[in-house]
Order: sequence, then C-alpha cells, then structure tokens
Amino acid sequence: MRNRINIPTGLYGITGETFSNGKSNLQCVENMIKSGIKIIQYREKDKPIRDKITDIKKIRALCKKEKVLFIVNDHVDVAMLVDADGVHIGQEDMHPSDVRKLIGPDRIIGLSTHSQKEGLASLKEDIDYIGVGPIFPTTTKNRNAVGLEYLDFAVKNLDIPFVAIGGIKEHNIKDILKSGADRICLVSEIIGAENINKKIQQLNQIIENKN
Ligand code: 3NM
Repeated sequence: MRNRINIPTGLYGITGETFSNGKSNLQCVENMIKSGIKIIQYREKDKPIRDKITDIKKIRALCKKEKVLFIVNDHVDVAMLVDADGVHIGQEDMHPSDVRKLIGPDRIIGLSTHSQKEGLASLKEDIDYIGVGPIFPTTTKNRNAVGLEYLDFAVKNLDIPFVAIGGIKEHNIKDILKSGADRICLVSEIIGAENINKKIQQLNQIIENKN
C-alpha cells in the first residue's frame, strides 16, 4: 500500500449553509482559514450540483492560495475537476478502492465510520483517514450517536489517523480531548457561531489546554 498523506492535527473544518446562520460557505471558509484551520471539507447537501461547483471553485482557489488542504465530500468527479487535495466518502458511497482507482495515489481519501466493525474494516483500505462518529447526538447528520466508546476504541485500536466528529461543542470538547483524539471536527458549533474567529480561538485555547 502507498504511504498515507499526512492529515493536520487540530480542528478540521466542514461547510454547510443549512447550519451557518446565513453565512455563505465561502465566508465560513475565509473565517476558518483566517483562524488557522489547515483542512477544509466542502460538504453541502442542499444545493444543485451546478451551484456547488461554483462554490467549490472559489473555495478551492482560496485553499490553494492559503496552503490549506481542500477535500470534497461525496463528489469524486468534482474533486478531480477542481484538482482538490482529496475526497471524503461515506459507507454507502463508491467503494474506497474504486475511488482510489479514479483519483490516483496522490490525493487523500477520507471515509466515515460509525462502528468498531467499520473502523476495523477501514484498515484494509488504501485510504488516508477515517471519520469516527457521531460521538454525540447531532442534527447536522441523520445518524444516531455512537458514544465515546467507539472513540476510545479508535484511539486504542485503529492504526489510522481519524477525525472525531458529531455533536461536539465547546462545552463537551474536553471529553473528546481526554480520550486522546487529536483531530476534531465541529460543524454547527463553528459555522453557526456568531463570530467564527472568536469561536475557533476559544476552542483552540481548550485544545492547547490554556483554559
Ligand atoms: N459526519 P455537528 S457526524 C458530517 O459521524 C458529519 O460521520 C458525521 O456536525 C459522522 O458538529 C456529522 O454539527 C455532522 O454535530 C457533524
């Protein structure tokens, strides 16, 4: 298997205008990058594909300029179209080995996993990281929470970089950090914040144990 591409530690940013309280995806990304986030995933379930591509082209250019990794959710073709750094897929999407055939060895593949079984199965795939979640209840994705047990299992048993996700907020991020996770994604908590920069600053203080 090829060497995995390095995924930055710390906060992992995801878009979605349904959850951003009126802010555009581009505005959210601008603010996330300004606050130091080093990896952005374009995830947008509620727009026609043509509008998504308009968004994606702008965000791709911004990420390239700022040297931030750019991942496209679901759309392998669009990821290739805009020369994204990678693609993020779910358990029901195209199989990771087929995605790898299409995108080649030099792009990132991320795969959502929601159980110990899926986590263990992911180790056999030629992918770069997995999502582990939803840890806590969330309305951003239509899935039940899996709890901290799976996160704990991932820390101890899954030899692949992973991003903890789902229902994580400023008030419970300490539970995630305590488990030993070092890549964390908060969607609505960040993009829905009145002041994204302030929210990320507060989160980073907790992550860096300054609070
Ligand atoms: N993926 P919030 S949970 C996009 O478990 C996504 O794979 C998940 O949003 C997974 O931080 C999720 O607003 C939504 O709860 C996370």
